[in-house]
Formats: sequence, C-alpha cells, structure tokens
Amino acid sequence: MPPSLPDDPESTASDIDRVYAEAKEAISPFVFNHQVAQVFDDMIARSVPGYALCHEVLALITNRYAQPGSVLFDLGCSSGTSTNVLANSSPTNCKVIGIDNSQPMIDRCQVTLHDLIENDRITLRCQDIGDTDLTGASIIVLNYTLQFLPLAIRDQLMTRIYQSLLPGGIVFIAEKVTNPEHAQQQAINDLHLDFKRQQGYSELEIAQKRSALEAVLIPETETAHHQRLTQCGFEIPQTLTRALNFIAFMGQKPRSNSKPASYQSGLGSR
Ligand code: GEK
Repeated sequence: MPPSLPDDPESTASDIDRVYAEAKEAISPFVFNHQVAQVFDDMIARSVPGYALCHEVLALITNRYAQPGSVLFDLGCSSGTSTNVLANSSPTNCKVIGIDNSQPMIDRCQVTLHDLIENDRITLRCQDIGDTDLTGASIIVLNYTLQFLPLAIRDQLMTRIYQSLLPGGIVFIAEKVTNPEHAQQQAINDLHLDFKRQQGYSELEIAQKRSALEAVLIPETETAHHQRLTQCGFEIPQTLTRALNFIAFMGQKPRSNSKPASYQSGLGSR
C-alpha cells in the first residue's frame, strides 16, 4: 500500500518519506543528510509509535518545571518539534536552545521555527552534544537522541547533564528500548513492524531502513536507563509514556536538602 498524504494541507509529496522505497545495491549506515531532513517529520511520525504523546507530556513537564530565567536545551533537535514545545510551554524569559550536529537538520529546523527564532525565543546551534555547555539549564531534553550516541559516552553525558542542571532541574528522555526477555522482545518487535506496515511502509522500505540503522541506533533496556539516572544522582526516575518499544522518562535533580516540592504536594492527592 503506498503511503497516503498526511492531513496537513500544506504538506506536499516531496515531504513524504520515500528514502528506502527503491531497492538499493548496498545499504550504507543511516545519516541525517539533506534527503532525510526534507522528509524527517513524516519519517519519524510514521516510524515511532507514541511520538505525538511524548510531546504532549513534554508540554506538561515544561509547564510545571521550567524555571523562570533559566535555559531549556533540546539536544538532537532535528526539525524542532520538541524545541517548539519547550518554547510554547515555558515562561517567556526562558532561553530555549536547540542543538543538532546535522547541518541539513538545523536548516530544516530554521524554516520550521522561523518566527520563534526571529523573536529571539529560540536559538539553534549546529554543534555536537559533547561540545555543548549546558550550564544554567532547568530542563534538558534528549528525545530519541541518546540512542544514536556511542554507548561508551552515555554515562559521561548523563553525569554532565546532572552537574549542569539547576537544583530541581529535569532531564526528559525518549528512547527506543529493548526487552531482555527474548519472547517479549520478539512480540513487541513484531508489533512495531505491524505499526510501520499500517503507516504505509513496504516490506522493502522496512528491511532496508532496519539494515541502515543496525549499527547506528543502539537501544538499551528501560532498567538500564533508570539505573543510569539513579547512579548520576537523579531522583524519581520514572517512565511517563510507553507505546510498544518506545518510552519517555524523566529524572529530577534534587532541590537542596529536600524532596522536590511537587513530589511532596502530590502525595495523597488523586
Ligand atoms: C524530535 N528530538 O523530533 N550531537 C548533536 N546531535 C546529534 C548527535 C550528536 N552527537 N548525534 C545525533 N544527533 C527529535 C528527534 S532524531 C531521532 C531526534 C530519530 C541528532 C541527529 O542529527 C538527529 O537530528 C537527532 O539527533 C536524532 O523529537 O531520528 O529517530
């Protein structure tokens, strides 16, 4: 079944993901190049179950935890969906910064977020996350980005995020995850394939993209993510959304000498 055009009346056929639609002689590792940037919004919405829900929850988190006058980072901002949520859900004196090391993605983002950039609400930087100074942040977002970083640097990055956040600051992360139980992993993987078929991807597209992502997207277990946050010192690491093998979770840096106020006030309420 060919992919149908999304509901957005402004989208055109050139915005539809056909990157792996034709048979390729050899599959090279996936990169965020111009071709991907052009169709990115369609690609991610049709590949990641729960993508919209993750951003709805990010809006709630930003609304509650963004600290006035602080910095909010979107690491691996791509076309700016999460960056946009940060800007629209935070006090106007917060500085929102989107970081991505792909120039084509930053170019795409610049178009999507044009008005907010013009109004100095958002700054974009084409930069590696490893080179980004995160000082003064009250929220740091890594939506579907950590999975693309080498495993060996993930602990170190999360420690730096913890150290850079203001007291009470939040790290919000969305990831594809694996299940250590083989049967469960198989079942959830099959459902993810069904999701992609339902979104109009052909068997060829699914197979070629999977092969391109093989050594590039390295998922971990939900437990490994929670343990890493706890080891860094984050309180209440918890999963907020789940759709098949994709989750979004958060951790909070403690406010000095006390549990987070929101945690205390939430007790006993319903
Ligand atoms: C969304 N958050 O739509 N430094 C900077 N950027 C990087 C690095 C790095 N070391 N490695 C990868 N990226 C978005 C989706 S996509 C996820 C994020 C996906 C960037 C990369 O260029 C790409 O734009 C992004 O991280 C990952 O909510 O495509 O599944």
